[in-house]
Amino acid sequence: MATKTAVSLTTPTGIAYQQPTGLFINNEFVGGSDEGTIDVVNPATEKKICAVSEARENDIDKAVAVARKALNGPWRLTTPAERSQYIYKLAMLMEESAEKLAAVESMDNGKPINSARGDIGGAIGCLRYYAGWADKIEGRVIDTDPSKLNYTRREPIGVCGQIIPWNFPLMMWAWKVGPAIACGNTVVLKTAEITPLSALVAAELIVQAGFPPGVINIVTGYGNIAGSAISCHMGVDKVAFTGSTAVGRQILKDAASSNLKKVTLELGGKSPNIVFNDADLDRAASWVDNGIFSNMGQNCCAGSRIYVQSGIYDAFVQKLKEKIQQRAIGPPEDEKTTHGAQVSKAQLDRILGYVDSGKKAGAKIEIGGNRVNRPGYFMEPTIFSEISGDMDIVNEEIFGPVGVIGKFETIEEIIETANDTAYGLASGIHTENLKTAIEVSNNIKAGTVWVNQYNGVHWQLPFGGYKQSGIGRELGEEALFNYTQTKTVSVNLQ
Ligand code: TXE
Repeated sequence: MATKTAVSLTTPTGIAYQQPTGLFINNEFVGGSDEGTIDVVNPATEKKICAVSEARENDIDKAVAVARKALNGPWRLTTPAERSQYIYKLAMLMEESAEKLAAVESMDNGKPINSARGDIGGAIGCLRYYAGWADKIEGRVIDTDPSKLNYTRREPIGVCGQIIPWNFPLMMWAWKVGPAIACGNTVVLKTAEITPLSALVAAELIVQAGFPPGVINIVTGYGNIAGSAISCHMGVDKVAFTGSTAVGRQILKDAASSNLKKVTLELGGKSPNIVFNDADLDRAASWVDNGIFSNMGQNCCAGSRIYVQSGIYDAFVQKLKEKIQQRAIGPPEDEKTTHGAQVSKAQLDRILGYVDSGKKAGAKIEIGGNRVNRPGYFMEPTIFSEISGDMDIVNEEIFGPVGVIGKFETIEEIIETANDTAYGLASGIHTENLKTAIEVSNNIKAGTVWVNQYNGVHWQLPFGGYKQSGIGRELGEEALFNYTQTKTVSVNLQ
């Protein structure tokens, strides 16, 4: 009997739909070769939603083989303008299914339905942006002497393995697939094992958009099996990864010890969010609240280290607490909810472990600190004060709604404190003084600096990490350089 590759589900918002559950290989949903499955749980209810196929090494081999066949076959013959049209069509189909995709994302991940709608909009915008790039990828003519014609071609890298996390499942899907496909590569993308559902719904749209079989393959599976099979694969030319720094390190090793595939990494962070005496207190408190608690703190650029200049410290803490108290914790499907569930029990336990460690280290809980007393993996927005630089809660990525707040006096001091981290993904500065904003921006070692705002990620703007927060840049034109390689052709005209 063939493995079932779809189930009938109804989202908590009341949308009945067919959820694909198979591996999407060569434009078809198929069962895993070992018929293993992974249970998918709704983190807001702790109840099983369905089970999806588990990809093993064999399945990754199959997906890589069809991706290679497509690369050397129909996809190679596709014009840039046709590639652009496929991506536009995919974006249009996603837009038509946006409400369903948002509801599925919210059910699978635990995020409020309104945040999920924002994510789906972000995924669509990102795809449209890269659809626009597909026919604008150009080489150069370089004069060296009159008897030579030298030019560069920007060619696709080949079969791209892409491994994504669970915090923004469909948005990460679009960040990875969009630029890779625009540049003429083919893709084997692995979802996070705990949030596979929206990626599979979107996979159905790949067929409807008319992509040739094998161009985009979507697999669900565990990191140490399917993920590792991708990063170690001799037939994968490039791997793009978003996730923990520990796994990023492993992926670099896998690439080095297999075929030296190209690697881009988008990893963790412990980003500083700095408020100066002259900041607009109310607005700064809103951005700081958004910076750490958006997506329940499960955000690689979360502004998790909050530093406030001494002149406004007490007033700011008070204001921030008022903002936090306005957060509506509740069922993700409720339109009024602004704070949903953490993604899994494992993540909730990890967060509670950090809260415990903060208390033991002597930090003071200003607000929150507890699991919410209701079914589901809900955690109170939490702020620690009275911190010191040697505490784990100050140095390690908690990836939950737990921020630390400290006081500073001078610009020199805060630049040093802000940079006193192994990470360098993002940062925020709140001041009305342009000179302060520019001086601090220029001196912070981070891939993004937000001034008088936070979390302003946009598909047109390059995004990625300094130091141990990553290698390479996603989004914007820069992402295209991760998905093309330059060939120099030099013709002797004599
Ligand atoms: O991440 P993993 P986890 C950080 C965050 C979080 C911590 C742990 O601090 O608390 O990581 O989360 C796949 N070879 N971030 O355990 O394991 C895995 O299947 C290849 C930050 O969920 O890094 C999933 O698809 N792949 C982050 C993806 O890697 C492997 C987002 C991410 O999972 C693999 C998520 C392996 N050996 C977590 N092991 C961000 N930067 O946004 C796992 N994977």
